[in-house]
Amino acid sequence: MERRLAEFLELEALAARQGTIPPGRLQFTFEAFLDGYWADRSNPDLVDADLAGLSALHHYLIGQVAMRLAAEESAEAAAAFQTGRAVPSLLADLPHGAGALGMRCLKSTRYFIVGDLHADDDALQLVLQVSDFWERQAKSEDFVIVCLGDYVDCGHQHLKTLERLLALKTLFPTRFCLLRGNHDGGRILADGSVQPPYRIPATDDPLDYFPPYMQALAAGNPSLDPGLLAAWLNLFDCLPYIAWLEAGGQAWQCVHGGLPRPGRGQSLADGGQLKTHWDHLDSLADITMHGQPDNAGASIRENLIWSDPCRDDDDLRLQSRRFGFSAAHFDSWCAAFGLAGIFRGHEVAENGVEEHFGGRLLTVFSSGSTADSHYSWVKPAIVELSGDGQRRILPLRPEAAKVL
Ligand SMILES: [Mn+2]
Repeated sequence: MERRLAEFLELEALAARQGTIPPGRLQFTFEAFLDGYWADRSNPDLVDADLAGLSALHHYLIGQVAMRLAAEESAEAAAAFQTGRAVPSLLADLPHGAGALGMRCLKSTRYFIVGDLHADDDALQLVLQVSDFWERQAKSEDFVIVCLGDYVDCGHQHLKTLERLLALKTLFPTRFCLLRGNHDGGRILADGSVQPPYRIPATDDPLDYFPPYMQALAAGNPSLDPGLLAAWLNLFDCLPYIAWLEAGGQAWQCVHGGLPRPGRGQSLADGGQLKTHWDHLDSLADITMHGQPDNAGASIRENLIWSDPCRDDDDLRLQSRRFGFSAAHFDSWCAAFGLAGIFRGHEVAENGVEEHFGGRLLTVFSSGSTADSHYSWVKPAIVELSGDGQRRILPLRPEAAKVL
């Protein structure tokens, strides 16, 4: 067995008996495992590194996380998602962690909501720090870290970020809910080329994007398993799209982008005769399982990870896959599903968090931890949502936290 994988199995065994080991030992061992390996390894260095151990470890982690995601799904949850639209009663009926059909129900007394990470492992480390992850974990506190997707691209630490994220989900499966972002995908075509789900801007370095980076690395370094990219892309396909959160007697939605296109893909300009924008969605299951493409050829699942809130009603971008939704769309969505509000990522929020629609929709952006990161001008943050419904911004760079 590869040594790195053997070391991780030891870490798993340690985590399994964490109640009986000295406080701090699990954190120390975890960080030594991750950071010991990655010290002095930046992307260019991996070209000459022996990546056989990394390949074995990553295949193992991908398999473990796929198993855990499958174990989160239940027939009970699937049936509940198919029987109505009221999220509060769904959350009352289902147990914490229940999931199916690309959705999860979370009922905790504390949530940490993490926006786009974009291959910024330093940001992920700061997330663990500002959320007091290891302390809370050691005390068996009740909390969940919800990540809103976009783990890769526009950054320099793809494999390190993914490794830490999956190691955490493997060791602490109930602590992490990993949603899918629009960057977490791609297809390998018959000729071996990769079709990412987005266009890489001409001004960007393609090697800052996960699929081209992995292909270039595999071409230049035969010790990297060339099948690893396909395994990662398959795992991205397994990630859920929506988490429904209960906090303070209210229901909240977490999603990468935002709302589906209103009115079964018809723009308001086309029809506008519907009673509400969401009459075509009879149940929560219809949100993620609806198959009919919209006018831009996208499914509702894709809508959920691509759309943005409008700054004004001229910003609807009706013909674009990355369309906008208005305050009226948002209000009717929350009314239809019984939601207090939505947490989403997908757009850069310069101060880490941006409020829309009277503060009921929050954009969270968590990448940009250091001066040499892709989003160095951003002040990344996460949001803490407590059981009493209070939301607090936690900056990842040192600053005072502010109450919303
Ligand atoms: Mn995005």
